[in-house]
Amino acid sequence: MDIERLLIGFLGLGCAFSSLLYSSSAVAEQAQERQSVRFNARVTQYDNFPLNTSPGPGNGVYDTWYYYSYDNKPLREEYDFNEDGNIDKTTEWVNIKNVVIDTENKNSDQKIDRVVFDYTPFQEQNTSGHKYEFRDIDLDGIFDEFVAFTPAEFLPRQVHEPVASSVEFLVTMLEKLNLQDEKYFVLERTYTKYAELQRLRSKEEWQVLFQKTREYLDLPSDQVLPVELKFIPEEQIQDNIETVAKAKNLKYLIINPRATRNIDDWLLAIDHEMLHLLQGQRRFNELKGKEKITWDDLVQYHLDLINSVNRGMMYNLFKCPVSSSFYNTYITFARAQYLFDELEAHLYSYQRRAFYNPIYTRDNFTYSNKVFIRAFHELIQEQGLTIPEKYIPMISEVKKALPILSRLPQEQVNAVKTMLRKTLLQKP
Ligand SMILES: [Ca+2]
Ligand SMILES: [Ca+2]
Ligand SMILES: [Ca+2]
Ligand SMILES: [Zn+2]
Repeated sequence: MDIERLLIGFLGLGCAFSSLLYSSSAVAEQAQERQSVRFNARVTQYDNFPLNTSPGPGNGVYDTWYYYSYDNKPLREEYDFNEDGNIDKTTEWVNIKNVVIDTENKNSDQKIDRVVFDYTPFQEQNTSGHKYEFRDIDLDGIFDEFVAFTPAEFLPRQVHEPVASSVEFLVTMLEKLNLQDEKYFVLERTYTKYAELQRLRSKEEWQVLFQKTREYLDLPSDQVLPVELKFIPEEQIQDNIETVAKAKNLKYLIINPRATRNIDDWLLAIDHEMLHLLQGQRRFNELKGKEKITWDDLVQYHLDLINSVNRGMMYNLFKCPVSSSFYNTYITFARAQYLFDELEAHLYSYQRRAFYNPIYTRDNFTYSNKVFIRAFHELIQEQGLTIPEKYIPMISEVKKALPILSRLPQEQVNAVKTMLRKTLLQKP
């Protein structure tokens, strides 16, 4: 074990502790929550470096970022030790593939020179586990050394491969190095949760499938964001053959049991629609301020309106926790930000495909999704909408993808735009 890892282990403890104390003013300067570019995560940034400063580590520049799911499970750590803006070390929990992937860049050239695939944290009984490490010793962008750590032995090999960090790369390398048992181990770990979801899907065990899907995609559980699963009414199925799922009224996820049997499409649809529900809750938290209301209060108020439930004048005057002005502000914001919400959902649900697909897809975007992203982006520009602050990171990611998106045929983009304009006009 090298010193650096040990050090990071210590820092990790320190960070977890200070994140508990985050709201107290003593550590507020060192840790700060900021908007995450990962929609399913919260991120807290820390000032941990340089180490030997007084009164305590840090120089006022953030250098460490911890991402947590809304259920407080760790998702990712990023470190910029020398504060040059390039991340020097990352740790990512890829829950659906049962692996933690560490990357390290020792010379700040934006190229990874050490990758570790660690299966230990996900092994149920066994404490001694499987780990695979690639090293680029001379930092030329080519891996030179490989070591497989297995419960029984330690298998060092010389390699000569361009740097990569995907599970697909690991599988290819184990095959090339003729480490068949290790390859099967990795494949088994990669596919096991995916296969479980596939099995639940074919058995039509929708509730369990949905719960497991949320868990494996690191989406919030019912404790954080209550979601009720409903089936699309039989008479509407014909008009919605392609629809897998649809978020509705801040609380429901309507699913179409006749839609695809492909678990990939299921994951994509759930990820996308859950993001819409998360956007609703995120908006509530932004607008809430000092109001003493909860997310459940707002959802109830909304559902009462939709279902014309009247709880009586006394309730409305004295007991209803939600004021109509708060509700109206909420709805106004939701409508005004509709295009941004949709663009964000398309961008992130597709960007995440590489994360949950068992085999890494080089081109994360599907064709129709590229068309949608460009159509939404063009509509936002044509309408001259001011970009709300929280969407700025998302828009800049869309801009990065524009070279790929610009190759699409304009007629198709225009067709989608025409359709979207109609939808927008329909909104009351
Ligand atoms: Ca610092
Ligand atoms: Ca750096
Ligand atoms: Ca090398
Ligand atoms: Zn959507």
